[in-house]
Amino acid sequence: MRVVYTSRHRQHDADTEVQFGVPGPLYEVPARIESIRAALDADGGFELVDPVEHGVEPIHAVHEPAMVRFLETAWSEWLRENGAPEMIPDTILHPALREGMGSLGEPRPVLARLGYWTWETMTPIVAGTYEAARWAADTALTTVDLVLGGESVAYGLCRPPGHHAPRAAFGGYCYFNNAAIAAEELTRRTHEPVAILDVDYHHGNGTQQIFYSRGDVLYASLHGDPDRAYPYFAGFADETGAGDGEGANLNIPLPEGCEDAAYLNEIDRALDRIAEHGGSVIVVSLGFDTYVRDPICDLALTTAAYHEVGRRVAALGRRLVILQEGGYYVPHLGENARQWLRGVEERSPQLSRSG
Ligand code: Q9C
Ligand code: ZN
Repeated sequence: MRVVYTSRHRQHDADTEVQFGVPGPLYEVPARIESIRAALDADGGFELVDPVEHGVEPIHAVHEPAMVRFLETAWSEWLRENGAPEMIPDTILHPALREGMGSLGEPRPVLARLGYWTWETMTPIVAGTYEAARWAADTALTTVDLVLGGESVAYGLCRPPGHHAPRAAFGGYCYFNNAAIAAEELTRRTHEPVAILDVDYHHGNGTQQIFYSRGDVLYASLHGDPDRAYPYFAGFADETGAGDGEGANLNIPLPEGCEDAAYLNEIDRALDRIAEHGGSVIVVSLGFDTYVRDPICDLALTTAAYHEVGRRVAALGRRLVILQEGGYYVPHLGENARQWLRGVEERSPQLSRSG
């Protein structure tokens, strides 16, 4: 299997996020992707390829250009107006603040613009953030190129991840929505419907928002119930799409502590829905924060489950554009990814440790 990877992701390297009101170490670190790369190298069955630049146009096809421009210029403005080591907002535009007063254009001070384009305090901008986020989108687009070029499956080691970013905001460790950019590119180039399967622990609120009123792009997600889990404000089972998109959104919220057997039953529900949707390519938003040892999540999947999920997804017989999202237990991240991909290829699990 070809794996799209660039070391440029390391340029996005912040130290601090504010979680539960407390500044602490950021979980979304460069070592995550390096752990996966090392495990795939050691396996011997994977070939790393560099991403190719695709320009900003496929990003503008999904995201508000003014937000893209903000991310491009934010750090240099921050250095001029401020000087703190990373950009974290202290003022965020809550819709109720201007209720009944009409909408507000983008403000001028860089700190105000930051609170205009994000909704939370866990997604800092540092010097290399924009560059790395552009390469993550290029990684996703190059993965699409490989699959449209004839590969039955390809894997993009996107970092930073993407699925929390809606059309006109960023957050949840995400800046550009790599999976949405890939899905949009697929619909434009194939003129076919596309399905997105999101198995990250968190609901992909950004991906859901981008395609919510489109019937040609199915979004199906299994995730921690937003009744207790980030991003809290989307991911409920009764969100089924709007307008032309009615019925093309499937949310499967999961209980705390959900284990392999129950999870696999729910995966089958998502796969049944995807099988009913047209098109020959599936985009997978692949996260390993469902793992039993993940430090910020509360499901209980083992490494063995990842092999089986990969196997079942591939058994649909569609081509797969697999893109990396979350997963924060760095010591086992590479092994979990390796097993998922071995499952896709119907290679034996080779389990070396139990989850
Ligand atoms: N207090 C991805 O997995 N932290 N993003 C939530 C709640 C932010 C996760 C903690 C989680 C973002 C791609
Ligand atoms: Zn996640």
